[in-house]
This record gives sequence, structure tokens and C-alpha cells, in this order.
Amino acid sequence: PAIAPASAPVSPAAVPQRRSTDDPVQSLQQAILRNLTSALARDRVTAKPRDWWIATSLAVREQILTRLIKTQGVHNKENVRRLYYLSLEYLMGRLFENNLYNTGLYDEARTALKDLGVDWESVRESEVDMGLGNGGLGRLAACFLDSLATLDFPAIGYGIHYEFGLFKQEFVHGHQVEHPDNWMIFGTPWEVVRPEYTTDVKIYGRVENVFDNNGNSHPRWTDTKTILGVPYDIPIAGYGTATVNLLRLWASRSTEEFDLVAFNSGGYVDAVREKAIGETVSKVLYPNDKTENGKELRLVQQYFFVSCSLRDIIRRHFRHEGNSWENFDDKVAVQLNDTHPAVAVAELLRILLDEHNFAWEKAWSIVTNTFGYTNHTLLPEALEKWGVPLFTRVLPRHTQIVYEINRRLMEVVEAKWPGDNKKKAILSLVEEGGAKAFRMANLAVVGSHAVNGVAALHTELLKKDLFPDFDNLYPGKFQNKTNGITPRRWLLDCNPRLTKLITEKLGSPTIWARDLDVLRGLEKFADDKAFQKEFMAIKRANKQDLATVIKADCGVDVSPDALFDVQIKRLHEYKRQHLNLLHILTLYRRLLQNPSLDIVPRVFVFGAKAAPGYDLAKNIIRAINVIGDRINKDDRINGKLKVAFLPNYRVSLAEKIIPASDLSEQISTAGKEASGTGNMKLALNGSLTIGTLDGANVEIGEEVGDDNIFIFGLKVPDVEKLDAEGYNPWNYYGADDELRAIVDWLGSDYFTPGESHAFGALHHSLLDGGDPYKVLADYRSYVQAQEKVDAAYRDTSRWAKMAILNTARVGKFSSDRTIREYAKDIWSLPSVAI
Ligand code: T68
Repeated sequence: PAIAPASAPVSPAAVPQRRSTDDPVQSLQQAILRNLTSALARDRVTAKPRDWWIATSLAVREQILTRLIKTQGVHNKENVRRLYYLSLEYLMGRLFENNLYNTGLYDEARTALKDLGVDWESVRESEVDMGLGNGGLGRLAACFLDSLATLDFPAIGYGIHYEFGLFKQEFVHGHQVEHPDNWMIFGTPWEVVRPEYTTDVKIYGRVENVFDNNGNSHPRWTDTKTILGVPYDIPIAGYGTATVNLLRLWASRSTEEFDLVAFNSGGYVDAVREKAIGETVSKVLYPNDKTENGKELRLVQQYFFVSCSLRDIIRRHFRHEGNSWENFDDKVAVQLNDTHPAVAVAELLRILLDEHNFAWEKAWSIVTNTFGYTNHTLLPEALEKWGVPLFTRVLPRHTQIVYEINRRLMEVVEAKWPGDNKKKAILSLVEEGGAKAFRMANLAVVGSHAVNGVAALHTELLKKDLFPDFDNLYPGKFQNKTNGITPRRWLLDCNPRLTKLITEKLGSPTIWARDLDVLRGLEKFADDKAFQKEFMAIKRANKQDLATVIKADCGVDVSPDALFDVQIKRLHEYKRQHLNLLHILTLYRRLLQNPSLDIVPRVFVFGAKAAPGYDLAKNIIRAINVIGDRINKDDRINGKLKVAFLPNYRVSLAEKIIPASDLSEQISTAGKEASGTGNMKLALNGSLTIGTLDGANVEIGEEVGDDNIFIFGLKVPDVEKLDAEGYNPWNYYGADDELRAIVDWLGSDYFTPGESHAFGALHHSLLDGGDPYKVLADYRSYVQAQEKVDAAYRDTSRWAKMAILNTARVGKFSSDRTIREYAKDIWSLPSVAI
């Protein structure tokens, strides 16, 4: 889309300072002013912040694209092995400051705009987040792109150019209301459309058998419909290096040009509407982060982007003289980000069998050498299945191929466990009994040479509980790759004050932000009173900034001297925001009973979106909002408790909350959170974890040490034991007077006078023997851990030491470490210096 200028001027421009012609600030300034005119038809007097944002971004983009061309030139010339990351989601957030930091142009750009009299904050805030993802999985993909480029790995990310990203969230009387996120309605300066690489995608139709000259029959997929995929490229600049990789996102377009008959008979509108159907494929991101709902459009999205991407990968491979199918898997590694792109296994096989006449065995070996698969969840409701009738209607030829993969798999199973039909039923790609469905996780496991979990505990459970027989069948295929986060966005960009302090002690971020273990050098200042003071002063300043945001977005006054207790993540029962709420109610009740009770004042900060169809999650949001509002307005408690549920949680908001957090809530039921990555971001910014032994919390505890984390609650074996015995929440309810009072309070109409059962769904879930998340079982242990937090926070020096040691000791969780492990153990990917 064209880039639209903003509508009115802001402030008269200042007179720019005179600079010499070879000054990088001046040349950037000239590029900004040139773009202001040529792309936006503005001058310095009429430009609004958004215009400055676009003009500056375009000026920086010129330099990034120059590096992109250079990088791709080297990669092509050297015919390098590349990693292709296939993900239905990329949660990129804002790109402006990140690109400036990564390219080393940040200071120049700030000075250039300052000299022009332009306010930096307003420019930065005019960028809309690129929110093409739901949560951790999408953000992980974005962190990986940053690390791949920073470490000079040749890599291309493929995904969908959604017209609408994850919905915008608003609260109305405490209820979540969703609005469309039309993020690129006025264009974005970071992408380049590449119509020359437009790709055809065939879909639907039927399979017929045709006979060749020798009388052999071959399947032919025919009567298909065609959709076009148009690529939009977003350059990904590495930090402190010349490498610029690519994120290529496919937008769908219709091939049905104006139907001339309809057009001539006056049916112009119908003809155009027909055309719009092809464009719906990339219209909108599905907003479910766990449950798959088997919708046809979702399958079409998956196949559409997989088909476009594989075509593009193959085109790129064969562009190089001397390349052939023989060395395809030498040059190409493809990683499947969860099962969402798993249909790629069948698609590559189809291309090899049907379009290039390979024998099955050879084709299968190319396929399995090419793919790796990352699993992100053990929750059964999140494991993707496609009803066979639907799958067959959309992809009739792929259905045949999946059945043939399965037939051969069953032969292998029979050879290993003769006559064992139970094993066959478990391992089969086809779920039988009732409606038949394809199990995409099984397809991904069988079709890949490596399968990985995302934290040590998760991988262990993956092998033990989800895929024990596959682990037995394919020894060594399952591996762990503990998640990581990019220290560029999650420290350098989002916490400039802490960055400055670390830089004073440890030297240039070009060292420590590329090798996060260097932060261990801070350990020696952990007991240093002056350093502790500086560290906590930075925390306080960040809290002051967040207090301003909370006032603006929630209308709540909070004090930066209170403990900022933060839970930011998708709203889900297993993440247990309602356990946090029970603790808030506990403190509130204690204060009402004894207003002079001495507790550390707390601000409870929440950020979370609920899937639009997830009623219980929405009920929890409403409960936190309504109860929070009552607490915030209750003079009896002297402002000792405040609750701020910030609406529309997203990457750019996380960047403001994380540096201001004291306490990081990571309180999922043990065994349910695959890894978590927010836990890593918060610890890196000196926020202490209160958490269960779940996901990567286990490894965070190992790194920071038992004294510097608050662990509570059931462990995985305890949860398993309760499940085996039969969990009974009434035991906990009956045995704990305080818990009982809190739960009854929640079930009453105290907080919603005149409306009974307002939180009925939530109340019921706690007392339901089927509560798989065992909230009541962990309540007392959680409250006790919170009491330890209260005690620790009173000792300012002790708390400062703990916070410093968290920052110092979480170098392991840099996504650079994660990517190096993938490159070595899964992708066999050499880096290439530009
Ligand atoms: C998350 N998964 C895990 N899924 O829950 C989290 N799912 O523990 C882990 O740290 C993170 O992945 C990265 O590994 C998700 O975020 C989704 O967002 C999702 C989206 C669509 C369908 C299913």
C-alpha cells in the first residue's frame, strides 16, 4: 500500500545545526529530509511525528537494504547452506529503534532528529506494532531471526503477510472487547514488495490416474483452484555485524481476474467480490494460542504459505548452476515452528514424487534430511488434528501421500513390535475410532530428522509422556533446545538506563550484548552498596515511567516505591492468573480485617489477551478488573494495594513493563508450560521470579541459585500423583479457613452488587474436581512464598543483591546460545561472514 502522509503539522521546525558534509549525522539528516519530500510530500514545517518516523525509517532502510543486497550477493555467490524457518507467526513488535541499534545508527538518528527539533518519543510512539503472532511461539520466531542475523547465519524466515494481526484489546466495564488490528492500513516503511517472485498455489480439485507409455498408472492432481502468493520482504539486520537476512511474508491474491461475462452483463460488483475470496487467505491471524479449531481457512493458510515457501526455496536452490536434487539437503535446512507448517512434509514429497518422478525411498530421504520440528506444547487440546474429509477436500493428493507415509510407518512398527496393534494405534498418523483425523505432530515427527522440545523439563516430558514409543523407535531423534530471548531488544533497546550502567562496568554493549555470559562480571558488584543503590535507582526510574503509562492507560495512581508484581502473558487457565487473583484477595481481606497490617505496598500489574472464544479466560479478566477497581478505590487500605490491568498487551507494552518489574509471576501448573520466555526477559532486567518448577523456570533457578528465586508448589511428580489418585479441591477448601473465605467471597456478589454469579465460571473451575490446573492445591504454598517475597523486599540491600544476581546470571537464556545449538546439532549450519 502507498504510504499516506499524516494530516496536520506539529510544531515549527528548528534550524538545523551546520555540520560538515562527511558527517554521518548530516548525511542521515539529508536522507530523512529527502524522504520527507519524496515519499510523503511534506516539508519540515508541516511534518507530523508519523511523517518523521516514516522518513527516518526510509533513510535507515536505504542503508539496511544496501547491506541486504551485499549479504544476499555473498550467500548466492558462495552457494551457502541456508536455514529456512517456517512459522505461521512472527511477533516482531516495533522495528524502528531495534533497526537503529542493530545497525549502529541509533545515536546518529537521535542527533539528526534533535537538530531538526523533532521529539524522539513522539516519533517512536507513532509506529504501530507488527503483531503477527499470538504469544511466546511468535515472539520466539522474532528473537531467532535477530540471533540468526547477529551470528551471521544465512537464514530466511517465511510466514504470512496477515492484513490483520492479533486483535486489539479494550476493556469495557472490565470485559475484554476485541477490535481488528489493521496494522498496515497506511503502509509500513520496512517492507519491500517483490511481485517478480509471485508464486502460484494449487488447491482443492481431485486426483485422477493417468497411464504412461509403459502402461503404468500415475496419480494426477487436477481441477485445482489457483491462489497467488505475493512476497513482502522485511530486512533483518544483525547487531554489530554486516549481515542482513530476510523475512519473507506471503500475501494471497486472486487469479480470477474480472470475470468478463459477469462484468459485461452488469455484474461488476459480483466479479470483484469473487476476486476478493482469493485475498481472504492472508486476511487475518487466528487468535487462538492453544486450541486448534479445525477451520478450513486455517488449513488453507497453512498450505498456502508452505507451498509458496517451498517453491521459493526450490527456485533459489536451482538458480545456482551445479545445484541439483542430489545436493538439495546439503544446501537446505527447514525448521517447522510447531506443527502449523507440518503439511510441508507431504508437499515436498509430492513435488519430488509427482513433479520430478523420484522413487519413494529417495524422495523420503531428501524430505527427512531436510526437516526439523520444534514442539511447543504438551497440552492435548493444542495438538493439531485435521479431519480426513476436510483435509481430503482441500488437499486430495496430500491425503494419499499421508496415507502412504502411514502405511510404510506401520510396516516399521510391525517389524519392531510384531502383532502389537496398540502400538500401531498410538503411532499412526491417522486417528481412528469416531471421525478420522490426521495427527500433524506424528507427521512432523516421522518426517523430520530431529525433533526438539523448548526446555529441559519439557523435552523430558515430551519423550516420557507424549512420544515414548517414537523415542524408542527413533533413538536420538529427540533433543532439547532451551528457548532464549534476544538481549538486544530485551535489554539494550528496552532498558537504556540499565544498559548504561552495565556499559560503565563491563564495557561496550557490542561485547556483552553479543555474548551475554559476560554479564557474570556484574556478580562482583552484587554486594557493593554503591552499585546496589545505582541498580535500584534505575529500577525506580523505570517504575516511575511505567507509573505514567499506568495512569494514562488505566487511570490508576501508583507509587514507584511499591513492589511491582508483574504477570504478563496470554490469559490461560494453566498459566493461573486466577491463582494470582486469589493472593490479591487474600491480602485485601487481611487488610480489611486489620487496616494497620504491615505489608509491603504492592502494585499488581497484568497484561494479557484472552482468545475471543475462551469464555473462562474472559471471566478471569473481568474478575481481575472488577476486583482490582474495587481495591483501587478503597480508602480503607491506604493505597497499600493497587491493581493495574493494562489493556492491549503487546511487544511495545512489554518493553515498558519489563524494565519496571520487581517480581515476575511464573506460576503455571508444573508440567504445563513448555518453557516460557517472559520469565527470561524479566530475570534479565533484574526482576525476581516467583514460580513453580515448570518449563524454563527450572533452568533459571539453576542459573541464579536457590537464594535468588522464590519456588513454590507442586512438582511434576506431585501433579501426576494427584491425577492418579483423583484431585479433590474440596479437601483444600475444607482444610484452609482463609482459602475457604476467599473462594466464597469470589463466589458471592460482593464485588458485583445486584449481579450474582458474575464470576461463576471462575468460581466453579476452582472447585471442580476436574480442574486440571489444581489452583487450590497450590494456594497455600503460593501465599507462603509471597510472604517470603514481602520479607525479602523489606531488606533493600538483600533485594538489590538478588536482583543484580538475576541480571548477572541469566546469560544462558540469550537466543544466541539457543541458535548456536540449533545450528550445530540440528541444522549443521556454518556461519558466513559478510
Ligand atoms: C508457547 N506456545 C509455549 N503457542 O506455551 C511457551 N499455539 O511455553 C513457550 O515458551 C513458547 O511457545 C515458545 O516456545 C505458544 O505461544 C502459540 O502461540 C500457538 C499459536 C497458535 C496455535 C497454537
